[in-house]
Amino acid sequence: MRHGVGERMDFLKKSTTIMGVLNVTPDSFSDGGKFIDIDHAVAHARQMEDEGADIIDVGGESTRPGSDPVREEEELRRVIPVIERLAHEVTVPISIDTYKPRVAEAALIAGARMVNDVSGLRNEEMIAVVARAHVPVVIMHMLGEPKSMQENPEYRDVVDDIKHFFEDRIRIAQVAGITDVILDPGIGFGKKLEHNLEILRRLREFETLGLPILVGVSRKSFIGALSGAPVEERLPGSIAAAVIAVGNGASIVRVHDVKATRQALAIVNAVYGR
Ligand code: HH2
Repeated sequence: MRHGVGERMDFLKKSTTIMGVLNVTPDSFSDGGKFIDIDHAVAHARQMEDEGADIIDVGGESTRPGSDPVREEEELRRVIPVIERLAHEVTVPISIDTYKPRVAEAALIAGARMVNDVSGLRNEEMIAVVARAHVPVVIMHMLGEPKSMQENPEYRDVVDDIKHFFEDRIRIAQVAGITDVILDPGIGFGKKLEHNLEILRRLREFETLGLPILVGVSRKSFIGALSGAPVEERLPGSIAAAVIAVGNGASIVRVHDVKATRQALAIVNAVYGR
């Protein structure tokens, strides 16, 4: 376990931590509509746990490029009953994937133990919710908003710019008393193909910030752009990208395909002696 990592982040293992994706949405880019029914969602989470997921990340709003925001009531209606069930039916921690403070707060009450904020703690109320609950938080970098983020995103230097964003957010989190922070450069969130590749290539540069790094590459469109594969055929590219991310310092990967990723990472971690 890394220095500076508190006991609330005891799900972080010596080898790589796998965060399994549970999208309770009708429109997620790769699995929209598959787990909208509570029983299906719970069964899928249990399966991911059996396959080796260390965290289950529950989301009720698609943030794919071009997506429209979902109303808070609707997001609550989708995720809360699922989290309430999962709190009793899985043993691994549940993370809530939301940028809405009220959804995060309700999810924590329902049994979630971590907040995955794709807007990167840019909302004061969200900072207060996380600080009050004393839970780990993922600060993800996103340039702009899902609706428009892929309209010609520009950086001076993509890694340096994201690092500056993180430094700023870490300071604000510290002032608020938030101690357990995980950083995520946000692959595909306001990034062109070359930005995504450069982030993966230079991922180690984020290590100077001294915090665990999470990366989500699973099935994303840069894999389609490089291979021509439709979303349901992107497992090989997803595995390659996860292996590169872990080889370059990621300690958590967010994936849809837990079993296959677990096998691939067993090799990586064995080779590197972890
Ligand atoms: N990617 C997605 C959603 N949440 N959270 C973090 N921390 N990092 C990511 O890379 C990330 C994320 C998008 O993937 P998915 O949930 O499968 O799709 P959708 O947003 O369409 O539901």
